[in-house]
Amino acid sequence: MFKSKYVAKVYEDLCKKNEGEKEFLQAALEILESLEPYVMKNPKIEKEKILERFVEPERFVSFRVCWIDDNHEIQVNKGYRVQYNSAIGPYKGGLRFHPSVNASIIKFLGLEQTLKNSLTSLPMGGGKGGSDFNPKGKSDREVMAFCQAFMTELYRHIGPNTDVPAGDIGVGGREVGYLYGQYKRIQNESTGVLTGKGLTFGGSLARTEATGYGLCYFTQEALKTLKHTDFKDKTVVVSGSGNVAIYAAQKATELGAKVVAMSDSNGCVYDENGIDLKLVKEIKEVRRGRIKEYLDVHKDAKYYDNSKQIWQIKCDIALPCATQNELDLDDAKTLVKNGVIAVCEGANMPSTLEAAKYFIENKVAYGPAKAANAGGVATSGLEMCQNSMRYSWTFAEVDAKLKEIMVNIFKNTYATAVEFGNEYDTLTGANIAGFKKVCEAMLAEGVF
Ligand code: NDP
Ligand code: 2IT
Repeated sequence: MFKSKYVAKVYEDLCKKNEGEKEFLQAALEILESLEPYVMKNPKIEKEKILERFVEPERFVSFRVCWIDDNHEIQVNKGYRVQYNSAIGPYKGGLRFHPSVNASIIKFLGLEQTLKNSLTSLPMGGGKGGSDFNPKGKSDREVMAFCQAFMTELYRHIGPNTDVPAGDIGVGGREVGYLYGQYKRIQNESTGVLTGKGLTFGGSLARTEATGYGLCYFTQEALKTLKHTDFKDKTVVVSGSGNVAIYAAQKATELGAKVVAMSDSNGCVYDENGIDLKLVKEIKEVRRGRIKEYLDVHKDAKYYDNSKQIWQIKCDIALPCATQNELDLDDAKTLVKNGVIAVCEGANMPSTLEAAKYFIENKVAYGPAKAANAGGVATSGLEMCQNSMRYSWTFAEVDAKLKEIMVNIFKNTYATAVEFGNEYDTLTGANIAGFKKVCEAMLAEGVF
């Protein structure tokens, strides 16, 4: 599987040290495989043990979070923060609240984030955190109690120049507000330590929309370069119906496409007339309900009791925006058989490695997560910038910067893919382009 003995050994040692951490080892394998040609050209990487240092997080904290639910019962959850790599800037990355969260998931996300943040061209290192707390079905008071308890430990590890968390699955505006409030109370300072804040207390316009919009700006550029076309009149499926999915569907629609399907962890909805996004927003953002409720209004739409069914729907463009490993090799084969021309990832590692390779082999315009969904963290970087300046840009200003960043990420990824021999291999392109900067900074900063 590896051509370089050095890279093979790094991966083998990593497997031994992190036994059973499936998602982490999957992300590491994908990255190490695609870095190989670059590593073989640059002997300094082996000599200075850069890969060994790069795959090992600088710091990993795991902590207890105790809080009291509405029945006056004490609840105990696990909390995590990985501070993966600070070579190019303060640790930066989201917090995920989901029952599936464990060390493997946090580490895979942190490793991905390090390369993603490098690709944005902004000075941000990689970090990630979260908890196995499940916000679903909890009252606002319970969510607040949990967030306050979580921050009561996390605050000592973060800071505006140290580590800047944000949202991810299960952490949106409500949670960021509670987390920020607690940080401010403890530290007695109004530094913008989290991003994705509300607009009345330092949040950036367009941060809510940024990941989904950015994904479409990236996809648009990929369609133009690799397929000489655009979103106009294309049929699109978007998995998930959370923050990333909703704004991806919105921008794709604005750019002239018809979004025909969306999903959640219970199932998916197919509406051949085009998804009624206003209704999806009402169900998901206001009611915090299930995608199935879509059929209460649109009785002619179809509901499938299985979220994976979404990949069976014929489409030109697929935007996986739910979660890791939601799209496997069989799904990739179905999409290709049905004529898909672009698959760009809003979620983190939604395609298995086999699925991603299948897209590349079949000349699909494939947008790997760390490049295609970097618009969220890039706009978080713009929020940090506005907070430092004590200033705020208009929606149009932030959106224009976001677009420029996404176009440049595509160009950088594509140019690197071409340099390493295959214009469709954006996986290699994104990994090498992101790694180059981190690697140079690590070499320059000396051993630590
Ligand atoms: P949300 O919590 O807003 O939404 C998550 C969505 O994915 C929900 O519709 C959820 O359904 C669905 N989902 C979760 N798990 C599964 C599953 N196992 N099968 C099917 N659907 C599932 O999160 P976001 O939209 O913020 O995040 C979505 C993805 O995008 C994640 O991979 C995240 O890491 C990534 N991302 C997010 C960024 C951001 O700025 N928010 C930036 C870059 C990437 P249900 O309600 O049923 O759980
Ligand atoms: O995966 C991601 O890039 C995010 N969840 C956003 C991170 C951030 O710091 O805005």
